[in-house]
Amino acid sequence: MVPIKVSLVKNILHANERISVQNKEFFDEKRILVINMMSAPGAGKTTLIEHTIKALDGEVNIGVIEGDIQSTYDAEKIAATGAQVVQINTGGACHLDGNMIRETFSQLDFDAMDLLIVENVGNLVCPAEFNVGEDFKVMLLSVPEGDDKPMKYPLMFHESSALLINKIDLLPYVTCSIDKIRADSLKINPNLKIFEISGKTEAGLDAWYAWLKQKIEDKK
Ligand SMILES: Nc1nc2c(ncn2[C@@H]2O[C@H](COP(=O)(O)OP(=O)(O)O)[C@@H](O)[C@H]2O)c(=O)[nH]1
Ligand SMILES: [Mg+2]
Ligand SMILES: [Zn+2]
Repeated sequence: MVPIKVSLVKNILHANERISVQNKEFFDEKRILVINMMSAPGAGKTTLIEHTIKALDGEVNIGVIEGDIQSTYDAEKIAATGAQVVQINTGGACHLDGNMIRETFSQLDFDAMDLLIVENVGNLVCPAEFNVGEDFKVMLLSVPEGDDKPMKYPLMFHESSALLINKIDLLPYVTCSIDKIRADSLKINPNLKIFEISGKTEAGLDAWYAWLKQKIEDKK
């Protein structure tokens, strides 16, 4: 007898894709640029989002969806900036999916929104496999994580449109070659836009803001 093979992972991805396409249509209709921000835990996503909200205040209306396995710490930090925010607790799941994003539709006011930033669960692996309805995936890699990460976790580098190399203020204290990160990332994804930034000193952030503003403009 020929065994029947059930491809569970494939089915899950297909189901997610259907919902994510619907989410994308919803955001396109409202002309909201959606960024899916991914990284390992602690690379600096929330800090970067806080800076971005403050820097673009008065120019760009930003909403945030915070994804975490548990807790509302990040959402509280974002709420303190005055931006609209919803916390998704995945209750164990290590990535966000399209359905979770759809659940927030009744809780956010999208009418005045120009940019929606989705902070994914901290994880360098499966968030890259699940679209949520975004225009772009962007990822952070902080220099203490080491310069071998592009070759160890290539999918996220492959799927991202922009790579923010964060915590460059720590370069004097860690063994990490920015040149190697750049070279290996571009081997995986020649179109990757790379920024070198620090969420502590705010070095390099102007280039990130300019990139983001251009993408928002393009979506209008
Ligand atoms: N030295 C340094 N620390 C940073 C930088 N960006 C963020 N951090 C710190 O790194 C920790 C994790 O940052 P967070 O934004 O919460 O990371 P997330 O888990 O990716 O959201 C916090 O203690 C931040 O203050 C940076 O550029 N340089
Ligand atoms: Mg965070
Ligand atoms: Zn996962």
